[in-house]
Amino acid sequence: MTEAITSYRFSFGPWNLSEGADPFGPPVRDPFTFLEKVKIAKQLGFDALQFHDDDAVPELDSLGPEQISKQARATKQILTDHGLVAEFVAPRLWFSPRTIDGAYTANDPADRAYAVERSIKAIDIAQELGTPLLVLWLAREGTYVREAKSVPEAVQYLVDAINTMLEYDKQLRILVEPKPNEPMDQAYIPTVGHALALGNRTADPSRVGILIETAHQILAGLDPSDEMGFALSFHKLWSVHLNDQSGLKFDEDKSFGEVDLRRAFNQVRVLEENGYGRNGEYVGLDVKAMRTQKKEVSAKHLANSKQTFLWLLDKVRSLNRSLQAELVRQRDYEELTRYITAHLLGARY
Ligand code: XUL
Ligand code: MN
Repeated sequence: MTEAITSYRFSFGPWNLSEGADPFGPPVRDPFTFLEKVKIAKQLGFDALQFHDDDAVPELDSLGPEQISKQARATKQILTDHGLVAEFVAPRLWFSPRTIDGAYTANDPADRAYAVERSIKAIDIAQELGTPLLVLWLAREGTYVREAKSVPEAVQYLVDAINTMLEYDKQLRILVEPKPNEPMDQAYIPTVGHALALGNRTADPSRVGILIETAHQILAGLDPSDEMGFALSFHKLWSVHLNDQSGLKFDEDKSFGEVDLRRAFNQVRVLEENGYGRNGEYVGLDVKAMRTQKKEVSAKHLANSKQTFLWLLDKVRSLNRSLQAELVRQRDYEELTRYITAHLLGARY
């Protein structure tokens, strides 16, 4: 066990305060302005915001370099004025007509070039916001039809794109956020193992790490805490998107711990037992308010997820470690699981 951090720092992204639109229906709440979102973050005790490049600089594709840095500086000023910082920037590579067939792995070389140029702009924005971290959620890098693309070629395109970014900014660190499907049928980088292997193929593996989202692991049929433990053992867990997910369906982004408290407990446990946060890593939340929430109560999912993390942290810290060790020594795992259940329920044991 590595020594745990005394207090965790929390983050979320502006997209986590949303208007409730889904593929079947329009928005149901008026939007918050960016300034209102910043105020909510501060009020709820968050320390940092996460950004897509165009969360920080709207309409990015239509702006020149000077306009981009001016807008990025204005966004940074709002953060500073409210005592917040930027955790990371992620290029939004899934909205443009030029990313319909993928971004770095599109079949058209002009589309691939657009994806790299857009990523370079995202790096410029990250520099203005004062963060060395770039997150790559490889949304459209995958296939709908096996015969349309070549996997080895696609992997090489991804390596080349990451190398260009690493070369462009020598301080940059890239976090790959794996997800097995949605919007793609099959993603090229579906799991933490794939992301680690991809990082190892780049020019500087020491600057490529992982962001793990709970729901993405569940969609891959994996246990989120085991995946976090795996990345931690390689010193590659540089951020997390805690949330929850009810089975194998679309990415639900439910509040942390809402579906499976014990699964959530084990994520907090693995982070705490392995010193997560000691190198400045944030506890990031990627959670969505229910569509039924009215605007004035549409930030509760963030407050609740953070509260659940802290409640579970108490449970991790108050575990009877000698009892746990003794039950492990006796190989009495039935008793161990009964003890954990009792502990989580606050039952007399
Ligand atoms: C998509 C997802 C994104 C990334 C940021 O499923 O999780 O919000 O976290 O681009
Ligand atoms: Mn995410």
